Amino acid sequence: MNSSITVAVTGAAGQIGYALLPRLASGEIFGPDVRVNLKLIEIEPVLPKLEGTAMELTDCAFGALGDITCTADIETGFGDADWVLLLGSMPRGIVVDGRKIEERSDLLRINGGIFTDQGRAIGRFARPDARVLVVGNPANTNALIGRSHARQEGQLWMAMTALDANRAAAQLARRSGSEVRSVRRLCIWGNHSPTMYPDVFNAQIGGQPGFEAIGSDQAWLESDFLPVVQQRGKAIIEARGASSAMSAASSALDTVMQVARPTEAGDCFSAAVFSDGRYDIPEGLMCGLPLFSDGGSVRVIDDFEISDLSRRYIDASVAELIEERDAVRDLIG
Ligand code: NAX
Repeated sequence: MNSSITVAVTGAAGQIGYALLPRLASGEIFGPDVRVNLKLIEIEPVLPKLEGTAMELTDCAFGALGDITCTADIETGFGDADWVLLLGSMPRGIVVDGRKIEERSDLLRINGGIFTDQGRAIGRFARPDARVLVVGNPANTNALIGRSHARQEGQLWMAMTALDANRAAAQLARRSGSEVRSVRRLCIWGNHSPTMYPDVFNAQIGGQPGFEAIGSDQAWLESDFLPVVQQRGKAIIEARGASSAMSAASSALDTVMQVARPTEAGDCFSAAVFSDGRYDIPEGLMCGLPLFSDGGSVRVIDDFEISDLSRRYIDASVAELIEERDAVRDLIG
């Protein structure tokens, strides 16, 4: 082995963790010559189940798998992590103090509380240049809270929108009769919620401008494409009786690879990062933006054109992010 990498994963015994960990340990993500040390973090009552997941990982006999640590202690768990994947959070519908949590605002507060401590520990114990991807919902606002407590400018904090981008790319490929790989420069703007906005106007499909490739059909765009992508998570829950796990895990790993490997010239990848005022999006939100990686650092691409239609949708999603931030202001460090 030439080198090693330490990846901390919270909620590792959950369903996304189950789909993600074998691929992470297989050598597929960081390369066969990089030893992957896993720090698996769960809440105390779930540790026995997590041990079972760790046993299975061992039994896969992956050549790239290094040490596995199972812990409920976040200081141990985040210690020296190069990558931190924050999958763990409380799902909607959970009963807390005898009350079923259905409202997004309640979920914001419950999960926001988790991310204050985790953010602080990541700032202190993970590597100062760690890459942190928040998947647990509400992902953008959880990431905002976590980042504010980490207080490490060198760390890259992101919330996942790659699943939304992959969902959108699949729909666009189907509609235009193109290969899904030919969908490029596809940005998800805003929040990872039903207000998220997949931007067809800046996309390229099979080498054509995205809007032309869908027959310049605005009615399809607004009445079909947007609702299908925005409501895809709900449709999967209805069909499967459980939320997206395989596709969520795959998209989280896509994000890791998109950050770790250089973006092709003219392309972009999607994740929510801390906004700095570009594109008239207020500073200080974790907002879906078009990103470019040189394999080391990540920057926001700033030459996307925003059509009037796009502006309307982006503004609505940004307004929701502001509302979420304002609802948890006291949790932001
Ligand atoms: P599961 O409920 O299967 O697993 C979550 C795990 O997190 C559980 O094992 C739980 O014990 C653990 N956990 C809870 N609090 C924790 C804490 N404080 N520290 C460590 N672990 C903790 O959910 P799963 O299907 O794996 O989904 C995980 C999260 O991803 C959920 O919040 C879900 O809403 C979110 N999603 C986000 C997506 C995105 O695109 N950003 C898409 C898929 C998914 O719905």
